[in-house]
Amino acid sequence: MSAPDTIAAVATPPGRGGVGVIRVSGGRACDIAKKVTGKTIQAGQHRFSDFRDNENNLIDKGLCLYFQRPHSYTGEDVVEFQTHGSDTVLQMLLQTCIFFGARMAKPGEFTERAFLNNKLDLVQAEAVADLIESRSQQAARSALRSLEGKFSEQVHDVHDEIVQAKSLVEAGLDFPDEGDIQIDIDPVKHLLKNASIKLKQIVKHAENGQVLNRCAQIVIAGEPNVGKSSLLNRLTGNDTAIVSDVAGTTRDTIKQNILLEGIELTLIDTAGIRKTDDVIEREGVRRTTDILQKADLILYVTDKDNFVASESLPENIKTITIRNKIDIYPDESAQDKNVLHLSVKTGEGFADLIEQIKQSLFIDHHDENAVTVRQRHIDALVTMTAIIDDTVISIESHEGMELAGELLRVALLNLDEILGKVTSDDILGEIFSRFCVGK
Ligand SMILES: Nc1nc2c(ncn2[C@@H]2O[C@H](COP(=O)(O)OP(=O)(O)OP(=O)(O)O)[C@@H](O)[C@H]2O)c(=O)[nH]1
Ligand SMILES: [Mg+2]
Repeated sequence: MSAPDTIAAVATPPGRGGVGVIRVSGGRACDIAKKVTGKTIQAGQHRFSDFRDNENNLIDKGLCLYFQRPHSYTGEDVVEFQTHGSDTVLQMLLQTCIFFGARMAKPGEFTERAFLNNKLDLVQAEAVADLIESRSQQAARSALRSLEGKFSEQVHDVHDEIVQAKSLVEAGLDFPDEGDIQIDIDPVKHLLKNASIKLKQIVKHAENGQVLNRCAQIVIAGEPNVGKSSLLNRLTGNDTAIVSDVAGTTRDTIKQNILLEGIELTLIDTAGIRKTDDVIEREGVRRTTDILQKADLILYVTDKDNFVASESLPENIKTITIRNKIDIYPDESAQDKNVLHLSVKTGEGFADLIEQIKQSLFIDHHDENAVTVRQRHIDALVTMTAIIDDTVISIESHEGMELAGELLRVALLNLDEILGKVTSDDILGEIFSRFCVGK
């Protein structure tokens, strides 16, 4: 196989800043550094130097760092140029690196090389993207746990147990003619039951991590004039939406992100649901109906006049029903435990609302083991758990050692796929194309 070519990209975000970084990776990185700086640079060294183009014009002065393979992010020789954070300077320097033999890196190509050089497994590589994109501290921590290999470690651990169980099963199958050789099924069962428990725990931590990263959508819906926009404004702490006593004030969906206990959520205010001849309002109601289907949580707002007529809500989505305006409509009716009584105006009942939102959305928002993984990982783990449980049943029924062996083989394939040991080029391409250039 021919050695991969040398790639280069601006590693810092576009725009002006204190520092800009060009990253170069591959066999020619050192040579390019020498041509740009006019100096030889040693491994692990950083040198302050002139950066010059191929016609010897000064582009900028800055630091040049050299990470010798395999002790670099990609596992190849990597050189980084730190310049002043100007797009123009960075583009001139990048063009120079290309002139001296690099080519433009594709999105995620540095991380892809790190993966191909076994610096990271696939879960860790994807965690890099999640860490870059994380918009809350908890999401960043969860991505970092994956990047540090916590999820991969747990998957490896289960992998080892299944390998052991499989070899015990296969040892029995190797002596089919010796009828008196019995497989001791207890250790196999023990290993598999353990694996199943661990898998369920991994799925739980992964689901918790997902909540942190997904930016759950909370849709505020209800009939006109019940106080939906007022509720949005109170939750966001500013006057995002127009509030008035005219029914049908909000005609569009209004989105705003908030941080709740360090977790980012999207709040969406909607047009009040009612039958109307107004074309614009009707479009608003149609949008409300659409967005309700995609909600992670619905805050269904009512007041005394519009008390719980929720037939237009999707049934399968968690909903908190709120009876607003208790400051003017004191609660003369018996308190319905399923309805949260609130006054957006006075703030009464807000602490309860926040608590209910947290409970409804965050499976366990203090999970110190939450890890960030993709839905396909969770799906694969859930499938695996079912396979392992089926294997235990087939072993207990004493009928299917061959079947058990086959099931375990499939389970291991699933695990390998999660860790990226067997992954098609298409999937890899898809994964890394979602990264930014320079990472
Ligand atoms: N007294 C009282 N008035 C409230 C409360 N919440 C909202 N209001 C008033 O109710 C009226 C309607 O409020 P909005 O927030 O515009 O209601 P909405 O549900 O967004 O209405 P549409 O956009 O028309 O669907 C406004 O006059 C608010 O000031 C509350 O808790 N108490
Ligand atoms: Mg409104």
